[in-house]
Amino acid sequence: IIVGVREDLAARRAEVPLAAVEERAAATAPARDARASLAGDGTTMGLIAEVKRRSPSKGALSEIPEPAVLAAAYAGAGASAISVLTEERRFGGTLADLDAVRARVEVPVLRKDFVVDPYQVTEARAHGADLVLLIVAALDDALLRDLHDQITGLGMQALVETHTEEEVERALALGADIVGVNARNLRTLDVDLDRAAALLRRIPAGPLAIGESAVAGVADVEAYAAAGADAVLVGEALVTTDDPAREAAA
Ligand code: IGP
Repeated sequence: IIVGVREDLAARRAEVPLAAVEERAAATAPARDARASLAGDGTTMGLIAEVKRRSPSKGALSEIPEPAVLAAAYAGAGASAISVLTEERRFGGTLADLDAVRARVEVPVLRKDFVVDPYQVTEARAHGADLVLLIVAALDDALLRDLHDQITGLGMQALVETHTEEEVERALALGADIVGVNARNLRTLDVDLDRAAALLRRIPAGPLAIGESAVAGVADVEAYAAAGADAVLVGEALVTTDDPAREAAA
């Protein structure tokens, strides 16, 4: 996965030098507080509603509206934040999708990508992201810390994604404010909500805990809530429904 990400990154870097991205980032309105939006008043679950055009497990998610149109429907239904896939090869996303969503909604926006280089963090800010995904499995501790510091230094927040006990420990050692547990195994693409719930139970009070993937309906949200999740990240189930606004509101 990371090889393709690095190739695409090299191509963008050749086209838009870092200095230009930095200039655009500096001229972008300050990041919104995603943690506060996700926590709400503490009595309801937060929802990160995801927009994506395709996925590696399902292929093209056909006949779906434009990301910005979907995002507006989610936000109108009360989503606390919007996740925008910007990865091109597997998810068909672009930074232009991030721009379009940012222009359409007031809620915080997550850049969902395989972030492995500081250039991508600057890009995220330059395109209006408030929250940036960091996948622990893809990063060694030094790079994880550097990217995390850069994200917070730019006024954004990091959603630190984990899949195993060891990764949860690494996220906690980092002092992450927002820790996600992804129920999807990134190698096999299978989902296991019970396993994710067991990992969520290891996250102490303090960081916000997010259940990612495997939500097909309200019962799955309840399972995540019972495991201590403060919010859930839902993609496919919302993207492919006939009525995204109604589904997000539920
Ligand atoms: C959403 P789902 O099963 O609701 O569509 O999953 C989200 O968790 C998933 O898109 C995701 C992801 C990622 C995608 C989680 N972590 C990392 C790309 C990279």
